[in-house]
Amino acid sequence: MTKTILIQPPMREDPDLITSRKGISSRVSTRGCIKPLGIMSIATYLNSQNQQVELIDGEYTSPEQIKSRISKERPQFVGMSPNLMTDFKVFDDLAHYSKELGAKVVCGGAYATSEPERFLINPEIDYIVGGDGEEAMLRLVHNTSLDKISGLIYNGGGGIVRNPQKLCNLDGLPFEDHSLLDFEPYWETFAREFNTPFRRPVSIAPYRGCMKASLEGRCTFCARQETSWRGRAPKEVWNHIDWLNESFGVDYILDVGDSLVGNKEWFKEFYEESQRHPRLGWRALVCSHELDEEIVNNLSQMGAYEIFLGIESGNNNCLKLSRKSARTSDNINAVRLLGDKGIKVLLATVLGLRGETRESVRQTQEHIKQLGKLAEVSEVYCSVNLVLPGSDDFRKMSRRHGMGELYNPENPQELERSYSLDIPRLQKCWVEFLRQEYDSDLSYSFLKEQEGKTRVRK
Ligand code: B12
Ligand code: SF4
Repeated sequence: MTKTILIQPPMREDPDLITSRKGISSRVSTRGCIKPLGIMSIATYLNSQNQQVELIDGEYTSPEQIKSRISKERPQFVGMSPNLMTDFKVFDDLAHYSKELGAKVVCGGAYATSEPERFLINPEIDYIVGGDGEEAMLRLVHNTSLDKISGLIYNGGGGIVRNPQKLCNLDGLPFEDHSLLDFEPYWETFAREFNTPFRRPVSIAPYRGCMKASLEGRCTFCARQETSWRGRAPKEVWNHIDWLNESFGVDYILDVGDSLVGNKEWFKEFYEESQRHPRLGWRALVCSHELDEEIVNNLSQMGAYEIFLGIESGNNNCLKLSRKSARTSDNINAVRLLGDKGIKVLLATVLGLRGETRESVRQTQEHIKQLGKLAEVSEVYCSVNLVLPGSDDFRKMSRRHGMGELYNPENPQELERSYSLDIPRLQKCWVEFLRQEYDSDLSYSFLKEQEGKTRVRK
């Protein structure tokens, strides 16, 4: 039988990053509190098809321990899910080690899907899976001819081959099997980081995709590649939640989707079904323009404890240029409705959107103060635009003549080629782009200073 090891590689510890343990570890980042659902879903699916799979979260397993598991198990496939903040030294080492022991190395997830060429430059990476990983991984372990594996991207001798992606049918897919990883370390981190009445959180993905992106296109700073929306049958989701509650005592649901209420019909059914099941606490992300009184009532009756709103800016021109659907008036309306129901809000903002100036940064800070009068704001998270590879912002900047050189004079091709990006340098390059393209009066040091001043954690 083919053996597979799926790994969430560890993140790097830059104290300035949202995800850093040593730095501003924040409630926005649920780092260490939730299990890696993507590779867990693939492992569950492979197990259901009688394949042997091990799941490793680099958050709680050291690189040495991961290597000793690879050396003990000698898998035919090692799958990894790198992201922008991955510790790429460890990632490269794991790819090299796996390869030396004869495994094929496969990468998937949002970053590899949006920028597969960056990863395939490394000869130790055999395949990238774009989009859903379950079926593609199964076909790989079944040794299916490469051209018949949907979503597979690989070096085909004459250049990079990209097989068309096929979205899997969520209704035919088992729910992630949380018994594959022990809950305890995640719950300990949650108890330390979050001041809530809950102790046993679990993440779920009741749907995939973003409704806003499918209806109106992506926001320009977003790197999500999937522009469709797929929901699981609400009854099945609630049966899964019941199972999590009965089997593990789970008391808090962290929805990892991009807007729980984006599909109004689906959400109505989801809410109605919730009323037939035990009530647990909830945290979910929603877009403010999608909220109205009825939806907020439903969220409240479903047990919503905290709602995460990506408000991004207090300046409508920046919101418009960044293709956000919500405006500042939507944020005010949403926060007021949530506040009236006693639901806490967590506000996320981005500094350095298209059209940003010193004045629009000030307006964002004023907007946050205004919203703070309408509801209990548990946290304001603020980050300078990361200019995510795969986003329209990144594309627009890197296509501009001369930007590669501006990014790193010693290595003009770095911006185009490496998967291990120097984030502050990327952000500096973006600020320069804003100055040239939008006549902005910003500087990088000003934005970093305002980033720190804008963040609030209670
Ligand atoms: C939860 C989450 C996190 C958690 C992860 C903790 C954890 N243990 O899961 C935390 C808070 C740490 C986090 C941090 C960050 N995140 Co995040 N995160 C998410 C989120 C909300 C959910 C991910 C998820 O579980 N999805 C559900 C599962 C089922 O889907 P999936 O992960 O996509 O997996 C499927 C496929 O991608 C694929 N797949 C995934 N891995 C692999 C591996 C292999 C081998 C294969 C074959 C296939 C495969 O198969 C899976 C099943 O079909 C997504 C948005 C979203 N809704 O997806 C953003 C998202 C992935 N994050 C994003 C970003 C930008 C970040 C940060 C850079 C943010 C920051 N400012 O620092 C950091 C970087 C983290 C890192 N690893 O370095 C972006 C990624 C964009 C990009 N192109 O890189 C997303 C898409 C949000 C967005 N809209 O832009 N994140
Ligand atoms: S930023 Fe959020 S709302 Fe905008 S397209 Fe991306 S996932 Fe959708």
